[in-house]
Amino acid sequence: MLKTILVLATRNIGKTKEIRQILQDFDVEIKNLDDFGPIPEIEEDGNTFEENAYKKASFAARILGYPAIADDSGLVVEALNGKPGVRSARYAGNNATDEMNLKKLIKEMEKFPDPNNRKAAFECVISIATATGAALTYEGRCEGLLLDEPKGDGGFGYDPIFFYPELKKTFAELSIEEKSLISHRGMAFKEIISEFDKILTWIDINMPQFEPVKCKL
Ligand code: ITT
Repeated sequence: MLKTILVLATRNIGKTKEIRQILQDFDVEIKNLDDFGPIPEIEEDGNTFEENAYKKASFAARILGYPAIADDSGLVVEALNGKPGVRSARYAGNNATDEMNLKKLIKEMEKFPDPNNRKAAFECVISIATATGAALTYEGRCEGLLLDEPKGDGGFGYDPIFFYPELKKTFAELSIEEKSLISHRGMAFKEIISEFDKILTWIDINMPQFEPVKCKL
């Protein structure tokens, strides 16, 4: 039987590694956006993780014709009234690197040395969309504390300052497997995995059927 193709609608290498690892034992063929050649950039101008996740997944599914899975995620810091939030990837500017965003957050948090003011949560919304525009949505969240300097060399983004009290480690000190057991992305995928068979059936039902058209040019 042919495997269902699922396109990972992300350009983020860290996310791609985690999602590929989480889905490695499932009977699907995972493709990247790069497998299809140049594709227009998707503008992430939504006000919520959900809007952006749907935009990324439905856009990829519509232009490629395959079901697509997109993650929109970010860090929500209590003392900064929820910032960087949906702007996590662009906190230090539109072309900011992970290092620039991390540096900016460390600087901003210097105003809040009190441990009670260092609460933060990673949030994640996963959208699975087909070319019809139909979509399924899953969410995950993980709470922690922000350190004042980076620790660990794993992970990506804000992982080196995101301290997870239960394990007494930052996310950058965990392996991908350890991180996925507790992370915002891991939590969203826990639900996806628990109903993966149903999702595959839903994808089959929702894929548009293209009939060959006979015509003269
Ligand atoms: P795509 O849109 O192509 O998926 P992106 O990096 O632009 O990639 P988002 O808009 O969802 O993705 O922004 C996510 C940002 O939030 C990411 O760049 C990190 O700065 C941060 N982030 C999300 N999940 C994270 C994680 O598990 N560890 C560390 N930082 C994370």
